[in-house]
Formats: sequence, C-alpha cells, structure tokens
Amino acid sequence: MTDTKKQCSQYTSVSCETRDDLEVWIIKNKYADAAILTQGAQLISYNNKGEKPIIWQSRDTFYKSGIPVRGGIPIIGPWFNALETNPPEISHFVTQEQNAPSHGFLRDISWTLEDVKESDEKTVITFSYTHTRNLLWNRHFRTNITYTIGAELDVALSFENTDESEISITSALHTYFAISDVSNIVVPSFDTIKYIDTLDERKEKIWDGELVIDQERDYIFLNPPTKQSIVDKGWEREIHLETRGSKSAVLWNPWKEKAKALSMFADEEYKEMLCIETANISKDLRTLLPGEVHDLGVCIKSKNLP
Ligand code: TA6
Repeated sequence: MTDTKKQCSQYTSVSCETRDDLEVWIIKNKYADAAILTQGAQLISYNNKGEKPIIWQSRDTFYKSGIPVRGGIPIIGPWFNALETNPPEISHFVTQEQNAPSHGFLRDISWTLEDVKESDEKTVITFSYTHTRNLLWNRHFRTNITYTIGAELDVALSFENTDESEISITSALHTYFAISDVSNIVVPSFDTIKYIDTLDERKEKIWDGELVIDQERDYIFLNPPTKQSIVDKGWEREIHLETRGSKSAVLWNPWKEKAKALSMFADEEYKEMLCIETANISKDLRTLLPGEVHDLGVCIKSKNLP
C-alpha cells in the first residue's frame, strides 16, 4: 500500500486513486461529491448529490505531471496571467522572467495534504505548499487551501509571508463553472461596475446591465459586489458566490476562435463553461509584511430557480 493509500484508509468520506501520472483525492459524503488533485491542490469536480456538476472540467483532460488540468479551480499565484501584465511590485520578485509561466506556478507543483476533518454534514480538507526562495520567486512564503465540501462548497486560500522582507502577490481562484449552454446564461452581478477590458487594450470601462455570453469575454471587474451569481435558465438554477478578501473578479469565456487554440479544451466546450474568478489582481495586489497573512475565499452554492 502506498503512503497516500494508507493515509486515505483512515477516512470514511475520502479515498484516493491515480489517474495517469496524478494522484486524486475523491470525496463522497452525504451532500456532495468532489475530487481534488495533489498537483496544484486543484479541485477538479464538485456536485451536490445526484445533481448536475457545479464545477466544470474538460472532457479532453489528461493527467500529466507539471501540466495544469483545464477546469475545476486552478489556484493562481503569486502572479496572475502573463507576468508582464502585473504591476512592477510583482515582477520584481521574479529573477528568471523569461521562464515565468502564465498564472504563476502554484497550479503546477505538488502540494501536501495537511488535514482532513469529517462530520455527517461535510468534509474539510486542507493542503499546503511552502515556497523557499528560488529564481521564479525570490522570497519565502507559505500557502494553505481548505475546501469545505458539503451542501455548499467553501474555498479558503491563505498566503503567509514567511520571509524577512515584505512581499506583494496577485492571485486568483480561477473557478470554471459548469453551465447548461452559454445561450441560457445571465450574469446580473456586474451592472455599473468598472472593469478592465483585456480584449481592448486594457481600457477601463463601466459595465451596463446584465451580462450575457455571446462573444469572447475577458474582463477584470474592480471592486465588484461580494455576492455574485450565474442565472442558468437551461438547468433552472442559480449559482451563488460569496467572496472574501477579494476586490477584483475576472469573468472569462474564450468563445469559438480562442477555444480552438486552448490546451486540453475541445472546440465546442466554450458553450459549457464560464469562469468567474475570485481574485486579487491588478491594483488589488496585496502586500504582506513579514509574518502577515492574506486570506482569499469564496463560498459557492446552487439554488433552483423559482
Ligand atoms: O483568467 C482569464 C485568463 O487569464 C484568460 O486570459 C485566459 O487565457 C485564461 O485565463 C486561461 O489561461 P490558461 O493559462 O489556463 O490557458
């Protein structure tokens, strides 16, 4: 028996398996099913018992070490997107800029299972990663992610500055939501909210009204409301998000053309997913003094439409 299998055998709601190269933690309790990779501590699926998926994962997924899986909740940090789109306070910590992967390195590396707590209602599972200074990020820090899996899904990410000098980070919970079809979706949450349009020279604009997905979308909303939602008339449900520690939100759908160029993404899959990312990016970067901790989180639940 491997160490992981031994570790798993002590729990009733948690088991583990290997898919190609990667280890997967499977959670099944009274209210929900979920799966989490040790790589990137990435949650890759979540649904309420017997219900449609809330979190989306590509059907073209393969599980190879060092290659992030498309879908679920990739943990993004300590920088967001291409390094050069981040403020200089962030790139300053990267020595080997030419090797800096898009969206940081937290989703590519292996995390450590720290703790599992089980009750009738939920399973609470925590992973950690401790970074020691290297060429990709020349400061120490520690991160923890805790998933609370039950009738709701709670995700809590923390960054602790374990260095002797201050650090600044950008980060995101890059959540891929499952939807019935883009044509059935309305996002009412960003009416009158200022955003950076990354598809139009990063101009700042103000969103007006409900948002529908009828073209490529890649926007960074600034100071969005903490309560956000996706209304899905096809599956007659509304997904609710309540964010913590975040003053930015990314809304992303690649639409037809970009979908074809994405790795681990079938051409037509843009119709089935929508990312709403709970983030600290752009001017919402966070600076931490030695010993300081920043918490970023989101609670996700689904309700039937009346
Ligand atoms: O968060 C939106 C975004 O930054 C898009 O610009 C898009 O490229 C996407 O993330 C996916 O990035 P990835 O590196 O996972 O292919």
